[in-house]
Amino acid sequence: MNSYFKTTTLTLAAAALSVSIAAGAQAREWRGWNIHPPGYSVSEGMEEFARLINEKSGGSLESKVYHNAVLGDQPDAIQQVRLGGLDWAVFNMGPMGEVSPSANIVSLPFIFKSVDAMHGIMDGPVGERISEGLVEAGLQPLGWFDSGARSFYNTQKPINTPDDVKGMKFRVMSNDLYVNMVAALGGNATPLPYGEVFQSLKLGVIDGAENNYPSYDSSGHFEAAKYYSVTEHLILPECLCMNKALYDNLSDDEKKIVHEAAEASVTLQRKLWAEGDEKSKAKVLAAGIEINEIADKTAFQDAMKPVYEQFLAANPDLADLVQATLDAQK
Ligand code: GTR
Repeated sequence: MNSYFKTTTLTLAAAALSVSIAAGAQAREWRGWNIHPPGYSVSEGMEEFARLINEKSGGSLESKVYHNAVLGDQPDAIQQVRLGGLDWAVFNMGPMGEVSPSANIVSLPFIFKSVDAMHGIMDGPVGERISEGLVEAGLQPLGWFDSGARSFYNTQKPINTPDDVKGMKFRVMSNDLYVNMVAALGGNATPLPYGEVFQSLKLGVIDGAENNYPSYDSSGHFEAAKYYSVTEHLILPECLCMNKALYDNLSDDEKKIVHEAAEASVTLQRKLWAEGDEKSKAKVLAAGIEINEIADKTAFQDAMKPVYEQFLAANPDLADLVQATLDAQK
């Protein structure tokens, strides 16, 4: 080998090494937290986000989804994404109320008349204020996933009126508003991690919980609690979001990639959500679940008055936002 060739080869090898080190250093894996199992609409949406980030950046950004809450329970994961211990996630807006008071607007029972109304509100000025609150809490929202409407289910009997809830013990997500909500119906609420609900139902530690059809199905809760009563008391969006500092440090091109990936993943998730909602309902019905519709929910809605009053007394600065949410649906 002549010396020119040798030097050139060495130089090229060194250059290749430094490029790969640079690329390696840049492409720190972004860890995405997910509570759901693979195949769930949220999981598929997140996989799409990660795939597009990796593909569109040509590998200079790298992202991976960790399913089944293996990186921790939801309230902890929210803190982790705020602090940067985790990079991104899809969070239900329920437990987000604990880190950002304005996020709690969506957790006021029956505040949205329908999923469409919720979308309209989240895409408008109220959604903008909620996003700003999340940004202040260290979370950069990138899009809103669907999670339909939540209803109560239990191990004992159909719930038709608030009276039926009296004395029953329900698991709720981590948020005082939900404890107040169940108390206003005469029941007891206990916040528990999602992963502990099945066992708690089986052991009789709780009588019931509340969720949408796809989660009732995929968590197996339907096997433990066969009475599903369509109260639809909460219509909660879910937030595809990332650590704010991580987002702020991205270049404009990288931010563009992130937003395009988020948009595509939201479109996919909402489509899969609609399909999955139907499929899960059919599946639990076929499994022998008893579903009771509640034609007139007025008694449940009226019972929520003290929940609203308590919330507004504690958050007077959010009164205009609550009013704007209600007015926008008149
Ligand atoms: C699901 C939601 C999860 C989690 C869960 C729960 O519908 O998608 O993020 O919040 O409910 O009840 O804890």
